[in-house]
Amino acid sequence: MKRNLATSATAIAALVLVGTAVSHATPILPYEFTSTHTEVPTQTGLTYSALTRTNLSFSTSPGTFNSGGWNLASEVDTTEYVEFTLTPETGYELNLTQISFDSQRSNTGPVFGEVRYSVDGYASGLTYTTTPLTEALGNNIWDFPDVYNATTPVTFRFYGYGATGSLGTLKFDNVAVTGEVLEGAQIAGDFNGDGKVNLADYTVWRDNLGGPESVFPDGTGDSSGLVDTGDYNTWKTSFGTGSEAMLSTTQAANVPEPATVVLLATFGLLVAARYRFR
Ligand SMILES: [Ca+2]
Ligand SMILES: [Ca+2]
Ligand SMILES: [Ca+2]
Ligand SMILES: [Ca+2]
Repeated sequence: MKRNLATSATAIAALVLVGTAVSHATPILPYEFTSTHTEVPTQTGLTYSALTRTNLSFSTSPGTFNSGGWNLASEVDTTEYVEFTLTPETGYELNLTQISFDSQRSNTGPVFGEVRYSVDGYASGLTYTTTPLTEALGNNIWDFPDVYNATTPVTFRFYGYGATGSLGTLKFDNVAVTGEVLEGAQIAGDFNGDGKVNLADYTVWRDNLGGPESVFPDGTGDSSGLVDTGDYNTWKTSFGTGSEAMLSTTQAANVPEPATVVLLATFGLLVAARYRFR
């Protein structure tokens, strides 16, 4: 999403209204596989990937996500997993607290399972014993170290090992991350509220220099009350932040310096004043 609002005060005012819209949270939805194994939840502000297999094979089992080809070793093989990714959309953040899911092995499927997440590089997780074929799907809960205000994708991976036969399978269902999608989260320096800190925000700053800081979305300036060099410094510090980081070496070298801008702006005000009082 790219907005061109270089100089239009009306556009800026409209964006400020959007940026200060009521911030609210909605719960993250579960993968239920009511119809197909490729089914994903849909929700404003959050993109759910489908579950995918790496070095595993599809195995049919309506209403669940079932896979074969699990290893027979006694330890996790980190190159073999089922995974899914939650991606917060621009202007949204994720809070995550735990994951709950049902699992079931076939009679020769993996005896052990693990679930890990990308937050710590798949270093830690929950190890569980899978439910035998003769029982119903068993529920597992990993209460992981919480994640707050994530603006980048978070991936969960399921591993299985200790299969007793090469045809064994392991299925998942009701995969539910407990957490919420937060709307209206703002990034410092994102003066136009589009989720990125780039030259467009500089333009907003320049065009409002000396005016009230309330033209910026809440929390994006330095809270001094006026659009001033403090806000410029905030912007410069977080330049390149956001879902589409735009900082390149060339751009970094070309970040405008405030002294020049203040001079230009002052000149602009003088011209305007002269015009007004003529
Ligand atoms: Ca299901
Ligand atoms: Ca937790
Ligand atoms: Ca921006
Ligand atoms: Ca300020």
